[in-house]
Amino acid sequence: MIEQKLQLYFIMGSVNAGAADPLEVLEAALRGGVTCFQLREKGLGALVGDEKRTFAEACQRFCRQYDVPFIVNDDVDLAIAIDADGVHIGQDDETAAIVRQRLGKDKIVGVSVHNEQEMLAAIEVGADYVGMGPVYATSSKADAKPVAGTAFIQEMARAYPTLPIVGIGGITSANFEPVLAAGASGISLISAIASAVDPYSATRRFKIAIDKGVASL
Ligand code: 3NM
Repeated sequence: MIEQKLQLYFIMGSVNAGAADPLEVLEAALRGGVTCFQLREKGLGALVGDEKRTFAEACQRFCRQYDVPFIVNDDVDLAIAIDADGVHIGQDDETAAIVRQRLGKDKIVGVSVHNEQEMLAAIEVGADYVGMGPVYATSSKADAKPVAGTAFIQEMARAYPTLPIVGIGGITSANFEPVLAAGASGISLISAIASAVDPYSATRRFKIAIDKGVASL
């Protein structure tokens, strides 16, 4: 169930849409077929306070319209305040155990992991999925770790097949297939959709290719 929702996982903050209206980009991505959305409101010029909440609520309304989970990056208070579907955290954010406790068992908790110890900790606290990256070089995250390729995904997918993995970082329509072939349940993307000239068409291309790939498994 959660695996299907992770297949085409779009991540965006208001600063990722460039000159475009971020809500229009989100709507295009939802129309195009993204299966999950994470609001990651970070970086220079990111919204804070009431503006962030208002933007989050607007994103959430669109996601509900398309029956797509709405996940908040990092900000557990905001997620609880607006009844988001889940939270994604990194290793430096509130620990996953506390997040799970605060959100309750029915919400989605995603955790970024970079080694086996973090993977085991994520399993222990009942994470719903883990994010692994950067698979390829990315300019969307200032403090990204060194490029990891798909080897770690493959190793962890084999060793711990019950915890779904999403790959992240530098993923495009030209390079996503090895990520899924390594055992990831899905791909997460910022720029391949948010910076696309036509976010709807970019999303459709991913969607069609993924559906074809899944059908041929
Ligand atoms: N996390 P793009 S890489 C948000 O490695 C994020 O954990 C990463 O953006 C990690 O699809 C990344 O534009 C940025 O490369 C992904």
